[in-house]
Amino acid sequence: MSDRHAEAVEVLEANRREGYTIPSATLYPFQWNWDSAFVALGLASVDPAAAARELTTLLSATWPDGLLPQIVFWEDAEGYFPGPEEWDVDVERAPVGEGGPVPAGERVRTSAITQPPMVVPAARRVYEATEDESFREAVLPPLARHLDWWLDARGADDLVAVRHPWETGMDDSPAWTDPLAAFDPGDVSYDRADRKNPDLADQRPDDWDYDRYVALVRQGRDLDWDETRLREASPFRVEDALTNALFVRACEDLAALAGNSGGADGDPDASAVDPDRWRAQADASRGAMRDRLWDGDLGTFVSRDRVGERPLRANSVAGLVATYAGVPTDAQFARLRENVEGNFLAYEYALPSYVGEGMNPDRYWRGPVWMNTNWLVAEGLRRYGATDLADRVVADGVELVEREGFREYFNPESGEGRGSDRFSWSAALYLDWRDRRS
Ligand code: 9WN
Repeated sequence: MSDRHAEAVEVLEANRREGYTIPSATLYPFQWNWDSAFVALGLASVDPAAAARELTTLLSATWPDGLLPQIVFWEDAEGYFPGPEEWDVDVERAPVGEGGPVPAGERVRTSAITQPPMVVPAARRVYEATEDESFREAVLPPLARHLDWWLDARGADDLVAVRHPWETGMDDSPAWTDPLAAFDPGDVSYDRADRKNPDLADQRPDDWDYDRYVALVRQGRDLDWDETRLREASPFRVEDALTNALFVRACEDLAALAGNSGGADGDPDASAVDPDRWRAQADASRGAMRDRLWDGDLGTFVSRDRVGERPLRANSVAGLVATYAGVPTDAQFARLRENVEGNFLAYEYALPSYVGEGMNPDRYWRGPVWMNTNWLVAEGLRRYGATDLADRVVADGVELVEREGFREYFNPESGEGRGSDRFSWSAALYLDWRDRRS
């Protein structure tokens, strides 16, 4: 197996556009929210200026109310559905960071949902790598506004909810089947772009799921993306275990970033972010996850359906990400560790995205291994001192990439690469693993 360090850098450069990186030239030709966060994490040690720019470009598309879009359509590109026409919304680019694809003040089209707030941990890492005060001051206000938005638009008793499976980043997780089955998508017609490549047809989500994804988008558009109305009207409202874990971690990292305040000559806006408030929010949300999302039988955190008022009991990698935010108590961690060892590490390659009934090693988020969840869970296991397990998760990730290339996901039994190739976060997180291990 060969070291692919130089190739990873080359993939990220090839996927780089003006101030941001697309996830994949063949499947995802725009800027994606949490993909950019993972790309910035990987670039932090190799090209810190590009890492900082990745995040400022993303944050400059924050909506006035604080929503940070899942997709920013900076430039026109073919081959992705749903594209900008389907969402039918745009935002004025804010003056965050320099340069970039369109000048501040001009309008850019975006999607109208978000993704887990990985942007905050990424910003903290980039600041720690660069100690660049102007970066810190530029990003603190939009990051704080974004976390406030989660609480205002999506919060209830310290947990936050998503209103589309795409917001979770784990789009077709088996956990969403019940809440999606609870509503009728009606007669939706559309033309999928992702299944045109026959190799991918059986790996991507089914039409059954897509009908519901599209129906949710059309409902949001009909309601002018009004969060107040969607809070009541959306048939899909879920307290996702992974999103809540990253929200807790984001609160913790925002507090750390604000705590590094520039002192007397620090920017007043930046120092207005109160670290104590965000530390307290992290504690409160951590407590809410322990109380309301823990499933002792499965030994993991599970999502909760706000509409049906029921737990969505799936043993998916999403639940393990709680470790990255220090959520499990010691007793919960002991149980979670048993689950990891007995189920997730029972496969040839860690970590399958799902291990319960109906697991499919080749289909998207229903079984394959993804590098971003390996990265998050490895960091989380280290936080709990489980270095043996963390090392296995990282070693498997590195091995898969070195053997198969920067694929989007991998079969946990055979290790074969799946989905698109030259996928940005697989390259970026590989760089982070290589650089920190050497
Ligand atoms: C919808 C870009 C994104 C990732 C998601 C992954 C996939 C999109 C899609 O690709 O989702 O957002 O069309 O399948 O599930 O995590 O951010 O890489």
